[in-house]
Amino acid sequence: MKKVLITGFDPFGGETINPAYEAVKLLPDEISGAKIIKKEIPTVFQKGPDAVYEEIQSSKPDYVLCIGQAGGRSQVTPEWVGINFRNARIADNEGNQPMQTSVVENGPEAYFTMLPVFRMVEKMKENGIPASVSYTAGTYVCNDVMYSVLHYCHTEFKDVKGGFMHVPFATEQTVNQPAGTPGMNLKDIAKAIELSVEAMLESDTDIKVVSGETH
Ligand code: PCA
Repeated sequence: MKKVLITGFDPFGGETINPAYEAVKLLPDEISGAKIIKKEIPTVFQKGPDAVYEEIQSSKPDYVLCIGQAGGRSQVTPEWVGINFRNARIADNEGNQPMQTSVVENGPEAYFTMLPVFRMVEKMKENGIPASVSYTAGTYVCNDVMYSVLHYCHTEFKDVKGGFMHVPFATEQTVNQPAGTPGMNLKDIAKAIELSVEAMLESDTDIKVVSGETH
């Protein structure tokens, strides 16, 4: 039986929930015949990646999909690239606020996702979930986790395929935000994750679709 590790962050930046882990909690324990391992990780530089590392070591998954909140985005966005750069506009949950430093000293400048992100996006869209591939996971703890997990998968856990996906605010988080702030129902976010896992279990080979950005 294949195993998929799915992580979600704890709340940060003054929020009381993080839609990432809230949605992960709603997932079934099995998707397309694969066992789903759910794990909450801290929104803390280095400790977030360390928590994923330890879970990969103990549960030996075939795939790792880390989920994070991207407040302000209106779509579910699998990430294309993790960069070797930390730059925090706000402190993390333990008060760390790195300015323009590396994730991994002397590591490669970037890693691309190992997941079929275009296949994942198409599957979500076919099922009514707004989704697109994103070409930046930012410079905060989510990028820290994405870059680090891909680094582990390329260096130590070579049989594991890793990737990252950002999700919008849960609808209830937008109640006191300025009008027009996008939100998504937690059930839809969970469905989006489930569809993404189905898509990546269908094939490791990605599909070619007309997409990309003009900016
Ligand atoms: N989102 C933040 C960190 C934790 C989370 O859920 C980010 O995008 O970096």
